[in-house]
Amino acid sequence: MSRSATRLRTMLPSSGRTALGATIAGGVLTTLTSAPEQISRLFRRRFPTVAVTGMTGVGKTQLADRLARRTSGVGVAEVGSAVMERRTRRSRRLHGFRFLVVPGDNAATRLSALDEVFHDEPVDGVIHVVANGHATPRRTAGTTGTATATREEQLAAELEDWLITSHRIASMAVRRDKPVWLVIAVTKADLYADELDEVVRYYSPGSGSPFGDKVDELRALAGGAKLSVDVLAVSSQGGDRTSAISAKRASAMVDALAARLAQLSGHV
Ligand SMILES: Nc1nc2c(ncn2[C@@H]2O[C@H](COP(=O)(O)OP(=O)(O)O)[C@@H](O)[C@H]2O)c(=O)[nH]1
Ligand SMILES: [Mg+2]
Repeated sequence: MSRSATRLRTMLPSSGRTALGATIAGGVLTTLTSAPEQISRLFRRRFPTVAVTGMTGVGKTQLADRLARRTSGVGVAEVGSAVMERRTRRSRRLHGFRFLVVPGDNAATRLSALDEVFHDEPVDGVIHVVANGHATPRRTAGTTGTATATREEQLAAELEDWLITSHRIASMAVRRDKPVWLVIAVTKADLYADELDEVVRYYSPGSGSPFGDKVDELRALAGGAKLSVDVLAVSSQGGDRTSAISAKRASAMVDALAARLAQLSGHV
């Protein structure tokens, strides 16, 4: 990073507009215009940044695409991306979001992506995606094991993945002055539409479930005032002949999630 960028960041605390106005009024305009790249970055940053985490195949990319109102293109929707995907939700009056989808697999790129979103340029909030054990396996060879065993394994894998991510969230939260928000998005609701309440409870703090206990631990580590936790069911798909959820209901769930993000970011 260039020196001017570092200086800009020092001069412009994330607290926003007033600081920016004051800086420009203070005659540092030359510094600013000499660094157009940093400027555009600065303004882009006014969209809150949101890390989208979760294990491979859980539905991160599709959910981020839905939130960004983007159609998941054929070919683009390859399960298990090794690179960080970036999506932007644009809304009126700068009420948009920038989503950073952390790869769920591939050790090297995953670790550096986690560093980026939780340490180097800490995000404003986190959507952690889970799927009630319905993550799509990376290779769909599906040779061994009964369906139940596979789901149990997938639930165990979700829990393991959550442990890694939740530690990152905890250390980001304790370093921070401003509170961090976390939304646990329980996606693929179309696959277990009849059990939504039960499943949401499984992922919720205070539920006494294996996952819930780990969410409680995160809250204890981060400090209650530093971290808000929401658990919301969502579906990126719906409306197919075989689907248990209509296209309209899936959209409503995605909209409800977006509305909650806006609330958490102080947009409304
Ligand atoms: N039934 C259902 N399938 C989904 C949903 N979201 C994603 N998928 C499927 O799950 C697979 C993995 O999704 P993707 O977004 O690529 O997961 P990622 O690896 O976490 O980015 C893909 O085959 C998607 O079509 C959903 O809400 N419902
Ligand atoms: Mg993906």
